[in-house]
Amino acid sequence: MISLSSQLPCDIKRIFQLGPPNLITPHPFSSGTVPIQMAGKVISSGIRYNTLPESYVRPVTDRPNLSLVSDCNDVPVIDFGIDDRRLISQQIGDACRRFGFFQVINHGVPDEIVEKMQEIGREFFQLPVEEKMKLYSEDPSKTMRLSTSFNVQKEQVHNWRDYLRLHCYPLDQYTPEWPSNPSSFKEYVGNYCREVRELGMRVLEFISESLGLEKEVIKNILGDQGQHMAINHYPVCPEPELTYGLPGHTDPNALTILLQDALVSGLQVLKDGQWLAVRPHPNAFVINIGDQLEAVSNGEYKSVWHRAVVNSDKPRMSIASFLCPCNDSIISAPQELTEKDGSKPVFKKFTYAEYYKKFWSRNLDQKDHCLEFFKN
Ligand SMILES: O=C(O)CCC(=O)C(=O)O
Repeated sequence: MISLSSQLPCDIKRIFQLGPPNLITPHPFSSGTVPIQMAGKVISSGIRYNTLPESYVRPVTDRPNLSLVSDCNDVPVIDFGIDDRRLISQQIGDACRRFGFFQVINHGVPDEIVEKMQEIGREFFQLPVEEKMKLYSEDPSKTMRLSTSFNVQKEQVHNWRDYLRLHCYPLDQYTPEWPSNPSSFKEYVGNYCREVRELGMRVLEFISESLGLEKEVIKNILGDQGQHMAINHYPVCPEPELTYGLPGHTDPNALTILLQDALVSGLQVLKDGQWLAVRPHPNAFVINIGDQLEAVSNGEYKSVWHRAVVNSDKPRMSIASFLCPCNDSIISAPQELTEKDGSKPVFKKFTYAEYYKKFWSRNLDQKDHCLEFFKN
């Protein structure tokens, strides 16, 4: 039974107090026995909202303006199946300069592994809320946690997202702490992580070559890279115009490999001051440049601003894999780039650990960019 308490989070109070009785209905996936204080922490909780709780409502000046967003029709789609390294790295270079992201097809990750990853991600979010809440934490330093929004301890307005965040490298170290429900979780997610890491390493080699460097140079700067994953679940939202799944941000890591929901759109990127929708492309991954590659490329490649919007029809899932420099690797652009055409180092040298700490001490939607703190 859902038990009401005087300690209810305020948005839940609001709908109980102000709404007609049918504003909340038990969700089919909920067994209905979790205390509402806990259930109310996540939005995949079994509570159905007919209006958007106040703590998710963005100020009028900071809303997605969905009617003004057009489709990005010229997203670069790069075919990794062709036998021409020079062409691939040239296309990647163009995409990184013009967009900061691209999609890859014929990427070598077997379809079956991708499908099983998606299936298990969905199954996880369909578990009863009390099962999921065993993994809940608001502490960003935890290496495995279910959480919600972005940084609930810091932010003023929440985001319409729950997520399961996992550290994935080395696999032997982290899989023991991963969920064992659903029972195939560790196997399916482990297989996916291995394949995606391999793809990420190939992409980094191409990026290195696209900057005129030897293929190993960027990987060597980033060191023995960590790998994290966010399985993002965006439930149906009662008022998608008023909030975000994730507000505009850049990724703090080096490279992100995003598996979009094949059927439900939601990813948007900022290009020339305009938000553009990136529709899912069959069997493709979206690859985006993160803050560390912007620094390593001496600012030549931009870490792309992107956001996730939500909708009132269907839940959406996206699976982001993040390649992150080794904590103590020194992030700095190689001389070939800092001295190219009389340029100078744009950024100070810093360790990834310093950067990551700064990133998580802030809100995701703070207007001054985290990289600004590391500029010369
Ligand atoms: O859901 C998406 O499409 C974007 C996810 C994302 O930006 C993230 O996890 O950082």
